[in-house]
Amino acid sequence: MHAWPASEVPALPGQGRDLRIHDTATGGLVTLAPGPVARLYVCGITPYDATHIGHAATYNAFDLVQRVWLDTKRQVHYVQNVTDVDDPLLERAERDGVDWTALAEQETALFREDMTALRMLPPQHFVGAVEAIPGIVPLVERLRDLGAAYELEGDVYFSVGADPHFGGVSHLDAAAMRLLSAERGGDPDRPGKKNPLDPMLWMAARDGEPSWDGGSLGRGRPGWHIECVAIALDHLGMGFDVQGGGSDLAFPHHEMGASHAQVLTGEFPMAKAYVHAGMVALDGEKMSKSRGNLVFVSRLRRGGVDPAAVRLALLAHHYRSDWEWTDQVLRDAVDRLGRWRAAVSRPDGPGADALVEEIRDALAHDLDAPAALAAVDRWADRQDTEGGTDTGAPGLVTRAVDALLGVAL
Ligand code: 5CA
Ligand code: ZN
Repeated sequence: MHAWPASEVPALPGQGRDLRIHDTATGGLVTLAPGPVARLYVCGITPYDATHIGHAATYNAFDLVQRVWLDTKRQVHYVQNVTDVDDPLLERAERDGVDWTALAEQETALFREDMTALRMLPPQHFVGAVEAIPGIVPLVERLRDLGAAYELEGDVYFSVGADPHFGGVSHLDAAAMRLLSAERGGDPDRPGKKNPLDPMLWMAARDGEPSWDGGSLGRGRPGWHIECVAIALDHLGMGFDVQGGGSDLAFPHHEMGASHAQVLTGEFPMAKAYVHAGMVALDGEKMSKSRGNLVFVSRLRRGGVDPAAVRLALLAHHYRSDWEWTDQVLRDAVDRLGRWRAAVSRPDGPGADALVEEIRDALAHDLDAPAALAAVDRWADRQDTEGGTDTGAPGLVTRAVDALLGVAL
């Protein structure tokens, strides 16, 4: 499917920095050294409701990853999926009495608008699960031929026991895995499975549900984890630089995906770093479509909130922390945007070369956006209190904030 339009990324003087980022699999910071083309896979939405602030915060983190790489003059090959067929989507369509394809299309269109408004750089490949089915089926068949998949009443399961590295992304113990598997789309209590954690690769057609030709697998639809593996391997290949998503994807989604890919290719690991963003809460609970405690990006926009302020509100929190959305968070961001705009609207100001380096240093160190904002705040304060004579400074600050933080002043 098509993605959304890219906003231009201004080139900055000087040298970008290599990104050090927290990798869930190794539990520490890793310095990534991508080739001339950095490869990024970010798990996309399940389009049964509108983009909320939690989604936007996660996509903001990976937009920063792209911007750091682009600043090093690398190209970025960015792939994102859309889980446009899955249980929650079908259940919501059924509940609301709407066609599931229409629901997915409508919410995906709104997501594109939100991403464009927030100046998130688009993926080169934005791929729906449905359009990926012809690539998924042969992978499931191969896993079965390798002895890593088995059939249960027509459904096909992956055997986690087939991957010697299983557990290497999340490092959770079996009890924690079982709990999270039940919470996050798995079926650990289904009788007949070899291991309760084994995830479904292919679900045999159910009455009243959509299904596709699965070749030797029979009619059905794909499991969730194999969807992202098929799309990532097709467009990026093994050993890509970053797989990203919110922290709720570390297990089971990224763990299982890594296992599928490792068994399929005999290579390890699928991604050089597994990067996870913290969860955004509202009223003390994780914002989630299933709970319904949501602040929608589109609703804020319709209410007249400048998307640049929404972006600044996201950037004010470190991507790895869990945080709470409040009206005050938004008010602070609106104030900051006003201060910054006033500061760059003058014909001159304090020199900003050092500021550009501070922003670069902050982002290169595990995407420390709050430190980057604090550096810009200090420049704006100096503009207020002392002013300056550098006529190039306001333009340089505008370009740096745009290029590195995705905020249009
Ligand atoms: N389609 C799958 C990924 S393949 C999926 O998880 N879709 S989603 O719509 O549920 O979530 C999209 C992204 O937003 C995921 O990376 C998820 O981890 C992230 N996300 C969901 N809720 C929150 C939240 N409250 N805070 C931060 N990120 C969130
Ligand atoms: Zn995914």
